Amino acid sequence: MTLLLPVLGDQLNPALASLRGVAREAAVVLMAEVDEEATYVPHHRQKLVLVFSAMRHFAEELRAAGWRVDYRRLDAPDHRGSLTAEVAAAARRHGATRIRATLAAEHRVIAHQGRWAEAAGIPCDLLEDDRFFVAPSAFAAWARGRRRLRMEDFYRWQRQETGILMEAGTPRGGRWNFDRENRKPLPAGLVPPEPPRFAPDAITREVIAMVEDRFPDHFGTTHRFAWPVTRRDALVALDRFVAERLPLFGDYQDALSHSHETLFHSLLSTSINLGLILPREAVAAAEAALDAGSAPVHAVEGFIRQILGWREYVRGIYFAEGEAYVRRNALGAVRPLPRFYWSGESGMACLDRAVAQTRDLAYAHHIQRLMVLGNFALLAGIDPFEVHLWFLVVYADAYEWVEAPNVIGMSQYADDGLLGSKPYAASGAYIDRMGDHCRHCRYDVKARLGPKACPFNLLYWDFLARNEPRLASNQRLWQPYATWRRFDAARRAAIRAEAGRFLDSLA
Ligand code: FAD
Ligand code: DLZ
Ligand code: SF4
Repeated sequence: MTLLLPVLGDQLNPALASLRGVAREAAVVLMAEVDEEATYVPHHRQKLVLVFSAMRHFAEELRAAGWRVDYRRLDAPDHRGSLTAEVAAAARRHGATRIRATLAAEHRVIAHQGRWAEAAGIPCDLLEDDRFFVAPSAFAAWARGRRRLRMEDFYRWQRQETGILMEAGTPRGGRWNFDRENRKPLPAGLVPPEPPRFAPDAITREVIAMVEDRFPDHFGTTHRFAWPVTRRDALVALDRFVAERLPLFGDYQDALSHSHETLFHSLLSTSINLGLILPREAVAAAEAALDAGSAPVHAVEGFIRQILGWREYVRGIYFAEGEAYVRRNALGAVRPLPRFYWSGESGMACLDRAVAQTRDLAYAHHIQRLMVLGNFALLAGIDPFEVHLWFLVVYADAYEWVEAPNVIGMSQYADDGLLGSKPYAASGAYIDRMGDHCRHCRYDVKARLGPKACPFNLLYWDFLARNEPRLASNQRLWQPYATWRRFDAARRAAIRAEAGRFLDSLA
């Protein structure tokens, strides 16, 4: 009996469910680079390099650990283009009698896995991916009968279930959530420590050449590629984050900066999403820093909330809502995505900075994604499906299961408030308060009308006015609507006319 063990490109962990407890001598691991996955959207070139290089390194690690690995390269003359075709061919090649795999993270690939048994003509066992804290069925049970599915409720439940950041049944530090302490702008003169860079080795350099050659039209550059591509490097990245940036992570979690690209963020999403490190390892390392007194509770809680809270919660929403979720459009937004999301030539300093960084790093931090790139699209009424596709393309950590709830739900409010209690809509004042972009901009953040008026200001009021029938009853928007109604009629009309002209000029 030979067991075929397909391992997907984001399942790169030796403790993967389908690899556990298997006798190595009777098994073949299959890993396949395939066009189908490389092109279901035209991924940023750095993401392709990251995934293929990490896959090739993981195959080497498995071989070193005694596994037989059949690795199918994208540039092999006989490569087959789809995961299902590769699985069926490998089953024949190795005389496999059974397939065993870990369930994929996304609806699209789960559907492919459902066809593997028939395509290969042998049984196929699909195991739950237990790298996550919460199985989709457990999330569904938690959600059942709840009037609202709020992250904060989910997060407290998970804290109690796991005992993470808990002491004798109560939250460590005396509070569940230190969000209020996580909102400081970066003071002038404070220079965040540079995150470690992992220079491309021979394997990565070979993949860069292949990707440049095969995907010349895909967005993004590769010359600054510095992501961890092995578990060893990802563990170094985790250690360095905990020692150097975690202590101030909480304070500056919401900050923006024109000169510092990554601030105190961890840059761990690529490694966690690929499987190089497990979410519970990142959480344990942060809690250990609290135990050791090397990071304060508001920083550690702020970090753990993102992983045990947000990351697990959005995955639960992704599976609970199903494939139709990405097509939701509660605000009826239909405008096409402006070209400057690709060129970085909008003239808005905050937005152009975020796009340039996205092109060169395949990374922007959470506040750039939410309060600059996402906020602009929300205010301008861009079709949320187009926004979703853009975010799925441009980030090295982008996988639909985590990207779609963040974009469709959190950022674009296209799910009608399922994920967030109010839209993340903000005027230029927010961007000005949290960072220094406005000092480098041709627009004037204090101007609300006229040729120099910050587009975020014009569009903010236009967004509220446009969506008044749907949003005015939201308790959390009471104050902005009261302010809007206090403007005299002439001012309201002028704002709407200028916003209209600005929107009409978008191409
Ligand atoms: P840190 O700020 O250091 O946070 C620590 C970790 O917490 C991250 O590594 C990540 O694993 C987790 N995390 C933080 N926020 C979230 C969140 N909202 N949802 C899920 N996990 C979170 N994250 C992705 O992994 N892939 C995406 O495609 C993605 N798209 C996004 C799109 C939009 C519009 C928004 C608003 C957020 C998106 N996020 C996405 C969430 C978040 O912005 C990134 O996880 C984060 O910026 C990654 O950088 P970091 O590792 O430095 O994070
Ligand atoms: C993201 C990605 C890419 C670009 N290429 C491959 C691939 O060639 N082979 C593979 O097994 N996996 C790849 N992946 C990761 C898958 O897309 C990922 O497993 C699904 O998105 C499920 O999360
Ligand atoms: Fe962005 Fe407006 Fe500030 Fe310019 S003035 S950087 S567009 S918020």
